[in-house]
Amino acid sequence: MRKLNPNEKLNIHDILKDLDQYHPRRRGWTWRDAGELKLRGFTYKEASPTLKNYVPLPSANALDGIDPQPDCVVTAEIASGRFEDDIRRMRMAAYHGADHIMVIRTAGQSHFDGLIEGTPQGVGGIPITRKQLRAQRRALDLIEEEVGRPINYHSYVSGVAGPEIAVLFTEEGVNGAHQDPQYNILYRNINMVRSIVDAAESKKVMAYANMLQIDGAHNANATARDAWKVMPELLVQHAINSVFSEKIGIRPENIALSTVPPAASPSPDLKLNLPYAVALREFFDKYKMRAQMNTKYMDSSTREATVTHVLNLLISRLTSADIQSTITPDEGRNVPWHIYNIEALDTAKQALIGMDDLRGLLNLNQDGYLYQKKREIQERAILMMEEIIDMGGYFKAVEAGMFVDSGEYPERNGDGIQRDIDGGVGNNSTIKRDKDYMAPVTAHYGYNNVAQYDEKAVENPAMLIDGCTFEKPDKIQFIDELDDSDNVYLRMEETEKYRNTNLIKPEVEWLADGVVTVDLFFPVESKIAGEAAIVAGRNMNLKDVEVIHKEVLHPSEGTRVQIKGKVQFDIDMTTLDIPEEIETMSEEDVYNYVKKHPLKVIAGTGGDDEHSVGIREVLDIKHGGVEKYGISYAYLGTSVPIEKFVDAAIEMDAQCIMMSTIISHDDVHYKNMEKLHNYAVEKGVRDTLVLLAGGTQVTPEIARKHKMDQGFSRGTKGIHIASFLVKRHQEMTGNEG
Ligand code: Z97
Repeated sequence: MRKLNPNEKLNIHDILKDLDQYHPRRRGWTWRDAGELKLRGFTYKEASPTLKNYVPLPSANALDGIDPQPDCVVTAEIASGRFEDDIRRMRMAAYHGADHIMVIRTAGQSHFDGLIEGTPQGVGGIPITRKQLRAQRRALDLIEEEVGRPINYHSYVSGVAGPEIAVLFTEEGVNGAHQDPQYNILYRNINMVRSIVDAAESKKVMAYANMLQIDGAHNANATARDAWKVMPELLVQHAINSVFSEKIGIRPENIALSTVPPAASPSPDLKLNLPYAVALREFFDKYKMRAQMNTKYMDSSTREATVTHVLNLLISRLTSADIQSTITPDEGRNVPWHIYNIEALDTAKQALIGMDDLRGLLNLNQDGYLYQKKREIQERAILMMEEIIDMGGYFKAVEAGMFVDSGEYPERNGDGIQRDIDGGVGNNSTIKRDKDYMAPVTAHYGYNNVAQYDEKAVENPAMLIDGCTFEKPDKIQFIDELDDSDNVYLRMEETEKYRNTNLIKPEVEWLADGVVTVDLFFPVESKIAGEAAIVAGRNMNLKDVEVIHKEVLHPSEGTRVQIKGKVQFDIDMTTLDIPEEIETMSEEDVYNYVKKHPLKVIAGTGGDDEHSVGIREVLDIKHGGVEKYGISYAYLGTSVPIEKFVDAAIEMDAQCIMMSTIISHDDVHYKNMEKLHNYAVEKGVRDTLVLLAGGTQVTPEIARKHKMDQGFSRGTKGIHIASFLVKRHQEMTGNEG
């Protein structure tokens, strides 16, 4: 397939073409190339190199668009239910710094006792299937080349089909996965014996494929009534899964703990979360930390969720997380939308880079509260582990409801999740391997009895069949679609009229879904405001209007409401009047040129025009006007007679005239432009003067037709004018940079 071009859309049809022939380029997890980075005179200590193609933070506008990347891997969790639309989001995410794409899977896949095929639409996530994985990995192979950094692809090896999924992931080049039998047992009520046996097989396969493994302890945070009370238990859960994994052969650097700061403001966030994070790092220093954000207290306020995220990022920086997850700020109310995935990535990038080398600047107190609290959490964890051993082990502890109890260990409230050894999904489904059991496959756990066929096969059982699918991908059976009423081809057919045509529609997650949000304020109490907002949405011709957020500003003075709804129109791009883009130079180049070749501008509003706000914005240093770049100006005021501009330029030896003209009645603005030009010609200075006209009704192209060097319209900033002036001056004088 052709390499991606940043100026062209990724073609989903191309991704799906000949997919049965496609195999991933590599296996295994990749960390960032982390260390010191020097960029635009700054030195970063916890950074990784800039990407080949990227979108920098908005604030980088003032810093030549630099985009330093933090040292840790950054995750985007993507899951709209349609994998074909998620692919476009993955590309956007990669441009904003994601190099770990987690695909959340459709609700309830844990209970599927086998693999799903085809590409059905999911609910709250994607049905994980071979075709879906292969298409997304293929797209990511192209995207990683485009941004110049490997992208780790990730999903879940949990549920009753765990081992089958681990094999599928290895075949399809998935680089990381959640695998934790405790997740099955506690949250999906899958039989515990089955879960542990499946985990052994799954982990063996993951070890072979060099996959990164993330555990499932974060789920206790989300489930527990008071999440900070399960801190000691979380240490126990991490220990059980990590040691299990290591014993099966996963390398410690591929074992990641899923850590979540358990508390969120208005609880004293740092006083709870920091000692917990320090306790974890100290106990599990040979493993990696995947820092996820706290979602437990997340409501529908994107502002509040973002602040929680930033406080969590502070903990990540203080305790050096290896992977930073970015839960989207809209997670509390939607399955995340494109814009919020990207917002979350930018939040992480901005905060992590802003807090570069925090540990070099500050020392954590080694005594006092932080030390004592950390030690207390660790002691409680050890006591809990000892009690579990005394009880007779893990199964007994689960039967006794030791996990996710609302009391802080050793306090017990008797409300923990309790499971029976003979209960749950898949009970009685494990059987002891027969004496003559034999499986000629790679990375198989436990007794395999292959020596009877060939001594050499002990280390490599798949040699008996000339390699299994891990060595011989051509042996993989690829099933395209099984359901002819629910598949990607049908979905794409429905939206084909928006794919690479002239038509567009607003979108939040699926191509042309038409969804928009509207922010409203009503000067009434909350109950009334919500209903009023729905009526407002309907009157705006939105369909399916729903309130997605409400915030009381005062019990009687007013309420803020956010609604979503669907627009009922398409926009034909060929009918749009698109303003011309003016290329700008870097601020530094402009500044350096003006330093060498001083430039002076004569400015004012022309003719009978009294509107002076716009011109001041592009002149004054305060608003980033041309003055910022060392260009001096003489402001003649408003309603300046046209001749006076030229006379003043001659008198003051200026190089440029900036005439502002807002009034457009009877095309007076264009008439004045010609007048300005003619007078400059008459005075014999046109060849040495740059003439510029600007205003909300000015079209650059028409301004040029009316003899201006350039016209500037709405949205013009000082840098646009300064860049143009410098370039034009260079052309006129033959000066070099
Ligand atoms: C995350 N934000 O970081 P199913 N296995 C484990 C899990 O944690 C999950 C599943 C399987 C979260 C994502 C919560 N986690 C959401 C260890 C889900 C999901 O829904 O049971 O089929 O699989 O992962």
